[in-house]
This record gives sequence, structure tokens and C-alpha cells, in this order.
Amino acid sequence: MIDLKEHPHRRLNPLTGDWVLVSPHRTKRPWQGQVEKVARETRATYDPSCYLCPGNERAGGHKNPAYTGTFAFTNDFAALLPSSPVDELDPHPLLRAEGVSGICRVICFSPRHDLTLAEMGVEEIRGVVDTWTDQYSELIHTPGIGYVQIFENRGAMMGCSNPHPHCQIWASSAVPTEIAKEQAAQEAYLREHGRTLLADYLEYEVATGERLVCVNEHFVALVPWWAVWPFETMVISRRPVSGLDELSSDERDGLSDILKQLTTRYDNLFEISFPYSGGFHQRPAGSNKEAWHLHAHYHPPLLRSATVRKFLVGYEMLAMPQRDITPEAAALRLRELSAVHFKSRV
Ligand code: H2U
Ligand code: ZN
Repeated sequence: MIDLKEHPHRRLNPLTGDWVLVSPHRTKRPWQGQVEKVARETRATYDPSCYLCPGNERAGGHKNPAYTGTFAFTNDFAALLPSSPVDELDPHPLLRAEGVSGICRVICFSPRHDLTLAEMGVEEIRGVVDTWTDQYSELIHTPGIGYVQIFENRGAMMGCSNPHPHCQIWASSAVPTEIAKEQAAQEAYLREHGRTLLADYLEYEVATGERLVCVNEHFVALVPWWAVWPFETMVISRRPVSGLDELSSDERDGLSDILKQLTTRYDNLFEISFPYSGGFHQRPAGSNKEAWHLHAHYHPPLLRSATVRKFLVGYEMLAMPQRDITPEAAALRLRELSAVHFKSRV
């Protein structure tokens, strides 16, 4: 019998069909890297050289308005363009190409240059949730758009170009690879069980509690059974809605609260502004509303300290992802952290 705390094993991600190798025995090996204290960064509330601060000029000469809440604009260096051709070009059966058109936007979460989601109030986060919802609702019904990806790169380690709190939206004609995998799995699950895959998964996780990080009436944050990144989490709506546009006002409050709780715990883990890439997965245009279950994924790279990160290289690049610390151990650590942000403690 395998012991999940002792024996190397692999776990299946039912949303994608991908496996992850778990090597719990390796966490017992001695760690000789030093655990350094990182100096606290202090930032001004306004930075005259920031291209996201209110009133400042961006690349290409656009000037930001004196915004007071959230602010959305078209990315000046958009990866997708609205009217580019979407036809196919296949010079050989093995060499296929397809044009992809789309819309790329940037959303500032706050006029304050020095804040992060973790340090914003729940009411301000609610403003961000409302903007995400408005953007999704508009873009998912835009002709030619197949999928709307909302994502945030937080911290320089994740390639974030600017500390001003912001996220990106890429709305594309094509449905991206990860979404296509999750769509196929969720549709197959609904056909077989008559419920969403994540409703059944959530029911099990809430009953056992082992991988939960924090919960409220409307949302659950947990380290998924199949987590690849050391402190990877998912935020899942308790009610099986297919997108942000189907959340009630109370549920939007619940989402704001769970994001505040989760990002605060993340920051408290190493007492830094915790880097991650995270974002929402929700129904593509014209897809089955019954099958899709709204959720967010958070993929933080840090492993042991503010600077020791996990790389997906070597075996991971050539064979499959691997982790040492178990998802259960990661969830326990996050769950036991304070829900009060370290910067606001006296
Ligand atoms: P990231 O920090 O996740 O890279 O997002 C910042 C985005 O802002 C990035 O996609 C855009 C970049 O193209 N940007 C502008 O649209 N205008 C600017 O003046 C600078 C950066
Ligand atoms: Zn700024």
C-alpha cells in the first residue's frame, strides 16, 4: 500500500489529464542553502515614472486619466490584434498555422502605486472583482472572441514589469490549450455524472479538510490534490457557476474576501509581497454553461524562502512535473498562517 506521506507516487489532475510526480521522502534531505532575511520594500503611493499611475504618460503617448478606482486600457504592446486574419495556412499536414485575433487590455487595481491585492481593503478588491466581471461580460460576447483570459503576474520573479497593482486580459479568437483540456474534461464529467467536476471535487475536499487553506460562505481556497508548484492553490466557487458574470452580488463579496484572505496568507508565508501568476478559468464563448465551473489558479514559484524558488526544468521539462513537499503539507502551512497581513501588525 502506498503511503502518500512517504512513498514516491504520481497524482492525476482530472481537469487536464496531466500527472505530477510527488516525492515526499525528499523533504527529509538536509537543506544547506541559507534562509536570508529580505529587506522590506517601501514604495511611494505615487511614482512619477510609473506608466500605470494616474495622470502619467504611457508608451505611445497615451495619458492615464486621474482615475480613483480601477482603470482599464488597451495594451499598448498587445500580443493579439482585433482585425488580424484568422484563416488557416497549412503548407504540409505536419506544419499547421491558424491566425489568431483578439483584444489585450491592462487593468490597474488601484491608483495607489504601493498597494497589492493583499494590502487593499475587501471593498477595494470588490471594485476589482466588478471590473473583471464587466470586462469578461463585454469581451465574451464580442464577435470573434472565443475565450477571455484574466491573469496577474505578481512580482519581478514572475516577469511582472511594474509593481503598480495590475493585471492583464487577453481575449482571443482561439480557445487556449489549457482551457480546451479543462473544457473536454468538464464536459465528459457532466455527461457521465450530471454534475460539474469541481462540484464533486469540492464536496470531497470540504468534507476531509486536509487541503483547505481558507473558506467563506461562497468560495473555497485550497491546495489541489494535483498541485505542481509548492504553494499552488485554487479558488473555487461553492455554487457551480460558469463565469464571473453569473455571480450574485453576495458571491462577488465572497470572492473579494477569499482573495484578501489568500493573498494575505501568501504574503505572511515569507513576510514578503509573495510573487505568483494567477488568474481565472471560466466558460469560453458558446460553450456549455452546465459543464463549466468558475475557478482561479494561483501558481507561486517560491519554495523555501523569499528567494529560493522552484524551477520546472530537467525532469520537468523532459518528462513530467515533480514536487517534494506534499500538497497536504503545503495546505497545512498556509492554513496555519495569520489572516492579518504582516505589514499591518503592530
Ligand atoms: P505585466 O506587468 O504583466 O507585464 O503587464 C504590463 C503590461 O502593460 C504589458 O503587457 C503593457 C505591457 O505591454 N504596457 C502598456 O500597455 N503601456 C505602457 O506604457 C507600458 C506597458
Ligand atoms: Zn504607479
